[in-house]
Parts: sequence; structure tokens; C-alpha cells
Amino acid sequence: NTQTSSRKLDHLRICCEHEVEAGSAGFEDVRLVHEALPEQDLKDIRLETEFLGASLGAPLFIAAMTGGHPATTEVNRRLARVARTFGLGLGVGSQRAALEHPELAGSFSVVRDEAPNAFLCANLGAVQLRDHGAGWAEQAVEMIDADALCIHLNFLQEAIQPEGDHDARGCLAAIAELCEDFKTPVIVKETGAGISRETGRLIWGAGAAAIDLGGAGGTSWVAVEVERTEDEGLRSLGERFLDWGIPTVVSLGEVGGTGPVIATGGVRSGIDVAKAIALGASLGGMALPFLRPAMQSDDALEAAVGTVLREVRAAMFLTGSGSITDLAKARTYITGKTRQMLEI
Ligand code: FMN
Repeated sequence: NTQTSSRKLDHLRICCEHEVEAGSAGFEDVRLVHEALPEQDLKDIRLETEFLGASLGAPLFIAAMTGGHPATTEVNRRLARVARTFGLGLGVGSQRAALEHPELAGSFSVVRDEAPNAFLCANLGAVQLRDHGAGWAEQAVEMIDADALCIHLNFLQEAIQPEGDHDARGCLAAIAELCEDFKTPVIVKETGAGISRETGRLIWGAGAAAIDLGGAGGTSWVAVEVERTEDEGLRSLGERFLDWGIPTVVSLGEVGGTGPVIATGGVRSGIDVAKAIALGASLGGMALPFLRPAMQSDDALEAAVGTVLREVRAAMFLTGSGSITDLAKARTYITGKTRQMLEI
């Protein structure tokens, strides 16, 4: 409905103009071990990596944000261009609005027009998958000729919304049924509350190809809803849950290395990307840090992504990692609250 579409625009505006981050992802408690004799040339370091059979230029993923309103087409166009320039993976935002209103499909399909060879991920909520079936999943993939399909989980956000989907039953079965004979790899993705070890087992058991653990400590959908609402009840319930969820680094401790994992949620620099990989992620993903530059210009976005990749390269240089395979073996020190949580 048009409500889904205008809500998308509201979200972008709020994420650009207000403080929507809450808690800590835990990266400040992680330090990569410095190697004082790296014995390599910084310019020869190889950032290339593989993910779900695709070759990527760097282990950075641009996480799902937008589409679904005509005004978002330009943002997706710029995200796709930068993904093409650097060989990055890119996810589009939830395609629900375009599945309900096919005339909105162009705001998503623009990514394939701009980046014919990029690794692109379609996006659909687990609730929509359960309620509308694999037909919607198929259409979402076709709309952008996707290489993978993200099924997102957002029950924290649903729980605090009076009109949210409060019945979570049947989503796991719907995912398992989809994975059984879907030709495109399925990525199960949280959106800011993290994936536990137990939920990770359920997701692998259902046949998912990858997990995007979407941990706490970055963009908070609770913060967005609190900002958006005039309902006092929602506001006070939301404020209680601002800090809810498994921080990204802790979630990495729970599911990192159990399969292909994307770490999103509060990844804020190339050093964070490098830390995530050393902690068992295949890719580090960022959404919010690229939103503002993507709303500005191609140049602003290219500069933002370029900075992150230079930081990844420098972190690899200083840990003596010549490749992403080496970086995955780099040693880390973990301190503070993050360490305490990891020991539980
Ligand atoms: N995740 C989804 O799976 N589907 C969405 O439609 C979606 N929309 C988003 C819109 C905005 C403006 C932002 C900032 C994030 C959105 N996300 C969505 C979540 C991100 O993909 C990501 O998991 C989350 O924001 C954590 O990363 P960050 O802290 O770097 O922003």
C-alpha cells in the first residue's frame, strides 16, 4: 500500500536528520594485534574475496536500505554505481511496497540497470514470506535479477509497534520451505538485534546459505519508531527497548565462523570491517554511514566508500595480512563488557 511506500521515505528522512543509533556494537572492546614487522607492501595487499560463489572486490557489503518510493530511485542508483566501481555486494531495502504496487519496481530494478555484474541481494520480510509464499520471493529476486535473497527478521520493531506483526509463528517453517527448492541462495538477516547461537542453528537447519547477523549497536529501528511516533505508549515502550539485542561483536562470537556470515550493525570504519573478519565474518556490512553521502552525490558516496577501503587495507598491512584469508586468521584482544558477554 502507499502507506508502506511513504513510511520508507519517513525512515530515510529520520535516519538522515536524527540520532538513530543506540547502544554499542562492541568494536571498541576489540583490538587487532599489531605486527611491527609486517614484511609486505601495502599496495600489494589483496582485498578481493569470495562470497556465495561470487567474486567481490572487497569484503564490504552495502546493507539493505531503500527503494519503494519514486524519490528513493536516485539513492539506489548511486549505491549501485559505487557497488559497481568497487566490486561490492549491495542489498536493496524491503521490496514489499513494490510487490504490492508493481509501479514502484523501478526504484529497485535501477540497481541492476546500473550494476549489471554486481552481487545484488533482494529483500523481503519473513512475515511477508510466510503470508504471501514463495511467489513473492520469486518476484523479489526477478525484480532486480538478484544473486541472493535476504529474508529479514525484525520482531523487536514489530513488538513495540501497536500495529506491528505480533504473531511470529510459522516464519521458520516458511524459510525452511523456501530454502528447499529455491534456486537463489537465501540469506537470513536480522535488522539490529543480533542472532544468537541457538537461532543460528535454526537458520542453518532451515537450509539458509548465509546469515547477516544485524547486531545491536548501530541503527536502531526502535529509535526510528520512537522518533516517528506521536503515540505516548509506543514511545515509552520503545525507550525501554532502545538497548535491547545482542551487540554485533557478541553475535559474531555466537555465530561467526559457523557458515558464511555478514556482520552488520554499528560497523563504522574499515577497522571495524577488519575486526569483524578476524572474528569470523565473511563480510562487514554498513548501512547508515552510506545513507547521507548516497543522498548527496556520487562523489560523496565514492569518497565515503574509498575511505573505508583504505582503512581496511591499512589494518591488513599492520596485522601482516596480505589477503582476506590471512585477515581471517589475525589475532584480536577482547576486553570489557564484550569479553564478559562472550564468556557467558
Ligand atoms: N534492513 C532490511 O533488511 N530491510 C530494509 O528494508 C532495511 N531498511 C533500512 C533503511 C535504512 C534507512 C537503514 C539505515 C537501515 C535499513 N535496514 C534494512 C537495516 C540495515 O540493512 C542494517 O542491517 C542495519 O541498519 C544495521 O547496519 P548499520 O548500523 O550500519 O546501519
